[in-house]
Amino acid sequence: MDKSRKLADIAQRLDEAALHAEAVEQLAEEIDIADAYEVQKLSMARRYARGEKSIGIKMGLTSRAKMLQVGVTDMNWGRLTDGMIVEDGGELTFARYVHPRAEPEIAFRLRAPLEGNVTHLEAGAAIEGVAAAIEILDSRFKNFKFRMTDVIADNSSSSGLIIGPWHRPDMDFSNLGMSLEINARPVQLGSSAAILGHPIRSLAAAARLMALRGQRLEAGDIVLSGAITAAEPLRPGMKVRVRLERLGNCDFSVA
Ligand code: OOG
Ligand code: MG
Repeated sequence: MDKSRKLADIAQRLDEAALHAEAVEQLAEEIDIADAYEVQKLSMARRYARGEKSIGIKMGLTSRAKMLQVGVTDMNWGRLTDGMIVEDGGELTFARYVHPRAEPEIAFRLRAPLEGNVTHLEAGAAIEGVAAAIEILDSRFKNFKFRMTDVIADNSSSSGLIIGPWHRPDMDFSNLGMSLEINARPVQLGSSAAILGHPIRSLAAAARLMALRGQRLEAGDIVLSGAITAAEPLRPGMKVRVRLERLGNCDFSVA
């Protein structure tokens, strides 16, 4: 089988796994990082063709806690669409996922494009809004097990996001206290400093890593920073809330 056919095949397999909430085996194919991003692009193109719109990207593996949880130690990124948005205070339908997890993040909204090697000052200047956020992960691989190339091909496990009220970025968000609560009980505590020492580094890394694949961030794009702590598995009936110092709360429940 030629390579482009092989990558399109994997993309279809992963897209259908997400669409039908049915886990698949880890990739048996040996592919490199560039191929894995190509699979991600092809698989997400299938979603755009069904009417979903791009809203930005999510960063993955930007904290030590996350690297330890999934055993992958290099940053990666995935694409976010409007179909992934769960309203703040809203409900997530458990049956639409394989084995969903929730994790605490920070969201940025951009006022200007950001491309390539940017300084932290340039990254900061491109931010229009900052907010507390929750990412919903749902690996399409059985047992949530993957290698770096698998998870990139699988859109970095991305499957949902909840964003709290937007704030102007005129504050120091380098070390904000955070708690993740399930049914009003704190289950994870941390600080925004867990994200590469300062969440802005994640935004700069996003621009840099995307440029390697010929992509850039656009004005209006949302960027998820990567999680502050490990993710928590979801069960029906749970109410999940993230509280971030100065940025406030966001929450959802699992139906
Ligand atoms: C991979 C995605 C990692 C993060 O915030 O670090 C990620 C996974 O854990 O399934 O989204
Ligand atoms: Mg995440």
